[in-house]
Amino acid sequence: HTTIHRHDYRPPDYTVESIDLRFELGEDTTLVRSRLALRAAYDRSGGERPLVLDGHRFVLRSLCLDGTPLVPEAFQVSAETLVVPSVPVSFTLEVETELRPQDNTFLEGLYRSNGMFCTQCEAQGFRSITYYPDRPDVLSIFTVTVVADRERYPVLLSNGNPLDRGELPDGRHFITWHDPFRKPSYLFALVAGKLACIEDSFTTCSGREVSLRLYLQEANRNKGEHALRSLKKAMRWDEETFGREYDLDCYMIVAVDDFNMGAMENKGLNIFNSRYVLATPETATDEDYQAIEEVIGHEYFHNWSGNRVTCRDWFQLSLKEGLTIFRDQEFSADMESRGVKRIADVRYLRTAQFAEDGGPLAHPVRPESYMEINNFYTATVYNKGGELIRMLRTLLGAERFRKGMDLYFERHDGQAVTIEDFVQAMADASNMDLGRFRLWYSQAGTPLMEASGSFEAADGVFTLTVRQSCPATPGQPEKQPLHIPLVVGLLDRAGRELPVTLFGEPVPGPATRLLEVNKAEQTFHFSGLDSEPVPALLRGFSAPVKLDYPYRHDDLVLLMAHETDPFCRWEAGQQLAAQVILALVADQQAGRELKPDPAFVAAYRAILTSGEPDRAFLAEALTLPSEKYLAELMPVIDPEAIHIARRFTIRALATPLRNDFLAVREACRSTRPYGVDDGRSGERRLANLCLAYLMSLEEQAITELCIQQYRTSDNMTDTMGALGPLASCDCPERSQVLEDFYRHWQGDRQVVDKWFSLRALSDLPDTLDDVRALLNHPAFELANPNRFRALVGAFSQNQPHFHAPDGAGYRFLVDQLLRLIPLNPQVSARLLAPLTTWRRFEPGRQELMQQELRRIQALPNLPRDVYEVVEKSL
Ligand code: BAL
Ligand code: ZN
Repeated sequence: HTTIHRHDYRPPDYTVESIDLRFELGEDTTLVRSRLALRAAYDRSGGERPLVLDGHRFVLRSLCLDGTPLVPEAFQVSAETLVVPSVPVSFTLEVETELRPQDNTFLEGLYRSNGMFCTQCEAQGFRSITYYPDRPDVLSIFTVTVVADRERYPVLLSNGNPLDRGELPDGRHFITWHDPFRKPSYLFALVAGKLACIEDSFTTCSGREVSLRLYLQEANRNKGEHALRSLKKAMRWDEETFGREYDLDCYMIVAVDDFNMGAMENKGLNIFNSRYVLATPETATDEDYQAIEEVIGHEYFHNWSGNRVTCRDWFQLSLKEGLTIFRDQEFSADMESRGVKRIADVRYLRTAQFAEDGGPLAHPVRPESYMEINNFYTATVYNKGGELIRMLRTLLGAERFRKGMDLYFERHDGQAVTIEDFVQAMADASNMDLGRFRLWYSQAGTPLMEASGSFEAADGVFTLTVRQSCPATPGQPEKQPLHIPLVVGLLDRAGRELPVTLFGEPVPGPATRLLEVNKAEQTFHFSGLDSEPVPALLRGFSAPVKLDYPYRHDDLVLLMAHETDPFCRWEAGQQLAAQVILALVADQQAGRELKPDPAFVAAYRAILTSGEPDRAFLAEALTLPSEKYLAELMPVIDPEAIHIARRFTIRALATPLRNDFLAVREACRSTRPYGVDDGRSGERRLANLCLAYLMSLEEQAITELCIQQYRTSDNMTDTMGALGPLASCDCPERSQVLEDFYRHWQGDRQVVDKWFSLRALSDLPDTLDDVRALLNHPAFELANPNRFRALVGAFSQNQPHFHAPDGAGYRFLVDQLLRLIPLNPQVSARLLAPLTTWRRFEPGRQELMQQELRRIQALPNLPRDVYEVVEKSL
């Protein structure tokens, strides 16, 4: 397997002016005829260059150049390419290939799912359909004819607008689609099937009427409304926020059950993992509803950030993904509660992305090299990439940022460009020097900011000293200081916000202040202070860094009660909780008795009973740091001790606060029926959190309350709120309720996935045995990525069980991956991630985890996806 380097980029030798595709979809074989209008794009005076096209996993049936069949001596076929050594400057190439989509378990290229045909071409799936320069900087005009049996496949879709349709002999029919926008092959899509369609329309800001169509299985017809509503919201929001208008006459979304990723932004024809489309109150939780809105938004926003302006090469992936993640985060923030959304995004970044940055697969937002690009659809490229866009907005200010966005779209519409082009547009629109900022794209690792404060009472000056550093990552031993926006505020001891005035300024400063940190060490002096302030640092999580400030316990309590920025307020509670739990971890490791911390209980009682009106925020504030986040904070991870200490803490809070939890839960529950967008999701979340705390008490009365909630719930949020704790409850009712749930929902894929995950995430001691048994459950499907993730993937997130000291959890994961690798290397490689962090554990686990990685390494013909992850992590 070869490594591809960013610096080796060369523009394509041949461009494709247009491509005409004809698909004859069959039950046995599928024929694809492609007609390419090609043109040499290099200077031929220096000699002729061969035409090299990408292609694999199909049978080549015929090849014609300018209408004449090519003799075998005129071309060479290798495992991955077709080479024609000598071609004219401008010519047509006709390629006929034969595929078997029904055998395609990789779910890349053209494949079948649930009786329908569909495609996934990003990043390099198109090359398993036909020979093509399968790279994002080759943009072409696509005209696509789909031919299939009319009865079985009444719906035939591709990108753009329908051009022609008709009947054919033998009960077949065809539709021809034409996409007027030049696009790279990774945005090509095709769908054929017997699908229901729900329709709506949207009038754009310039008054154009767009037909919106959502295609799904007939049985799911009632589950698409929320997705369509979300789409309309996203379309309006992008017009209002970024001035971006939709450009085709129709926008289609198709829900597919077998899908490697979340969804795909193919031009005008998004294909979605059905979990990000289908929802009814009975089957989807509030969280699912939000996720659907977010992913629908994300794929829609790609129409500009990704499709109209695309990537020059795959090293630029964050150009579209970081930017689009930022856009979907902002969209969700505007639709929901901004503070709570920010907290959720930070929570994800700090567990998934920070772990990536600290492990053997750490890479910059713009990677320098890869073996398999599918391995780079990572939290770093996506979420850290999104944070870089957010920092740019913070540094430029909203107005100049918008000017930069406008300039970027205007300058590069229709082009395949680089991250550097984006940053340059930002620099040009703002006249800012972004030289040092660019390092964020090339340097991997999570920067550490160590801050300290000192107060000079005599002159009323508070001095904040900030030191930045960044640990070495693979291939990058030394790091340079970054340009970091540090947004700060100051609070007095009564919790009032103070003006942040820099020393020497004639008038009091604003309550929130942007400090630009761009050296290894910097000092800021704030004046005009009567007493020592408590600094609120990194407001809004203004940079993706770890911030260390020696807060005292009472500083954190003060920030928890009074800080105005939701992130900082939440973070104060998280830090307090982390201090307490990590102290318990140390006690546990030393064999000391675990004891509750009264000051901590008091702090939690204060927020629980504060009457905070933002119930979703309150739920966030009362949620203890996750086991994974706590693990991030330990030099050597002890999953068992973390689990015990965290559970102890939950119970240590629930015991004295029992009646408060009951009262808050009661106050949050409503007798009104559930409504999507009823504004009560925060209440439900808080009530269910209270229930989870209460269930830790293992009291019969509480268990009954929980079962009653399960029995009477009219929505999946409250059903799961009851089932989650029950799945970890060693009570006789548990198995009964879980069985009842399965019996009731066995016909619904999304809900059955939830059922598998509930069991895989259980705390109970026999969880691994249960999960093993579930592999033989009739509903378990190895080749369905959602199902595999729901059971095996969820189990690998069960910290104490996955990390069982005897290695049984690791062995189980690898046993299952050994079965999945031949079927779906892409999903397999992703699910390996939990083993790659072996260096973070004690020697015993290190050895067991490596052993399992070596078991995979020893496989013959390891697919590139898996090979890269294993090689880099061992
Ligand atoms: N482009 C792959 C799926 C997504 O990020 O939208
Ligand atoms: Zn995306």
